[in-house]
Amino acid sequence: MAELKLPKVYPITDPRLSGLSHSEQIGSLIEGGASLVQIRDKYASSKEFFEIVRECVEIQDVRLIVNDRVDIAMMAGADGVHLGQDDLSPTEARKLLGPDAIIGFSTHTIEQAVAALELPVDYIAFGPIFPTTTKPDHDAVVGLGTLRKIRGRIGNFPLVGIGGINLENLAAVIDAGADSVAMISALVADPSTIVKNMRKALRLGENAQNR
Ligand code: TZP
Ligand code: MG
Repeated sequence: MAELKLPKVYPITDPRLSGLSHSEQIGSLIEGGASLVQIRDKYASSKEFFEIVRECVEIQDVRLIVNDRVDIAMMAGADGVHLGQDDLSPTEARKLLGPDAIIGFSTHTIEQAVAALELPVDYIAFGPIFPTTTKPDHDAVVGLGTLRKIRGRIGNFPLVGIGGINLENLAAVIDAGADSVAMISALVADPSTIVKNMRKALRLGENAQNR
């Protein structure tokens, strides 16, 4: 497990929000400078999601992380998987995916974030930092103060902020200690501005003061 260097912006696809297919969103995100994208679909059947991921792994010049589904990531040959607290555990996922896969893990409390350091994960995501309507069943909003505390507890471990992050607040999330900001609605909700928003987010992220 080599140390993962995260890009400042970590876009996640959402076909319902954007009205575009996953591959169309990924194409625009890459045009805007994305080098790592998570493919997330809470509505597709297993069969559909597998076909979608299989199509998207053919896209060049981007690392593709599959939300939730270790089986689909493995079968489709994706670069990694992003797991929630109730998904297959990172330990089991690592056994299946091997040492080179990227495994990300969602955390929602300081305790979960610190405990994740003992797991075979490449990065942790922490959130929701701000309120969001994109994930209706999300955990309690954690805020920038808790993010900053987590950074104080985890050394240089790769940390992604998620939830309600937009072009106005992303620099503050990086200032508070995130290496990267995961964004859905602020990047892909309007299909006509994905490229422009991705470019702008990366510029803001790269200029932000990291700790
Ligand atoms: N996990 C915690 S908040 C969230 C997920 C998947 C949704 C983030 O979406 P948005 O639109 O960037 O707030
Ligand atoms: Mg999940």
